[in-house]
Amino acid sequence: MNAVSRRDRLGGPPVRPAGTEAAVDAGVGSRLPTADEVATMRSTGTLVVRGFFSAAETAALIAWTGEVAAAPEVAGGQMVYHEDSLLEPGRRVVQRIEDFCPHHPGMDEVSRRGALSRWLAALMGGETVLFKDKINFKYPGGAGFAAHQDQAAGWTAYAPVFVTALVTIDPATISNGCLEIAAAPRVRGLIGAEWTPLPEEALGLVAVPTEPGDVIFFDSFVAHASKANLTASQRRVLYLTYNLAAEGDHRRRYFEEKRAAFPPDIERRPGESYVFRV
Ligand SMILES: O=C(O)CCC(=O)C(=O)O
Repeated sequence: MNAVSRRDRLGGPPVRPAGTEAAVDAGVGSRLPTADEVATMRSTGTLVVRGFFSAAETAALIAWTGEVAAAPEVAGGQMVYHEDSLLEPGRRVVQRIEDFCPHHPGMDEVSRRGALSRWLAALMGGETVLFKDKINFKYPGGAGFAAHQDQAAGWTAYAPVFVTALVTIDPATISNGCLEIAAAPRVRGLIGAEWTPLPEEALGLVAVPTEPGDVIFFDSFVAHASKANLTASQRRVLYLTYNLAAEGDHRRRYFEEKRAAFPPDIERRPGESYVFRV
């Protein structure tokens, strides 16, 4: 690792500027990132911000995540993908929902405006646009994710680099499959082939447990993985990905191309097989 300690990079307690202690219910995200936080992001590609959202904001995000999950599954709507439960053979559970912002004004507001946008502009060094909105549900029995860099999923066709804000909805623990991040120095390119998982052994993955309202920012070259959830509690996270506005707004084209190549379950053609790669 470089000069930034693992504790700083992977998140100590929330850092509030002096004199703001009275603002008990203000999330850390209500201020701007400190110079140290921007430097940590620049030097490692990762920044963990504990308590980013206030208790009230977090409660709203939890309720909205439930609303997105409960919305009817319709062709042409938000993109719902299921997986086989690892705990109950034969049972299908929702793995993730993508492209929900156009259908949920509250989620759209949080994803495109407000604290996340202000932080992303500071961390990326310019105004940003939302590239992709996704909720990873990881219900009991939900599978883990093999090690990969997000950029390896064909994203270079859209922009040279992205930053994802992983917003924690339920406690994410070592036992229910929290995010694990490579503890290597910052990488600025692909370290494997596109669409191919990385061998985990060499990556030095570090588990980063988080609480509801915490945010992990990480760029699209940070290798990461997570384990299956074999516990009885769900582990939902918002996975919101951004690129610099100067590099174009690719969200619609990305989802149109994804819908065609890897359609949500309700739009799949019978008899055709679709394989999730990274
Ligand atoms: O939700 C997780 O555990 C990790 C998700 C992930 O790596 C991804 O969606 O690319």
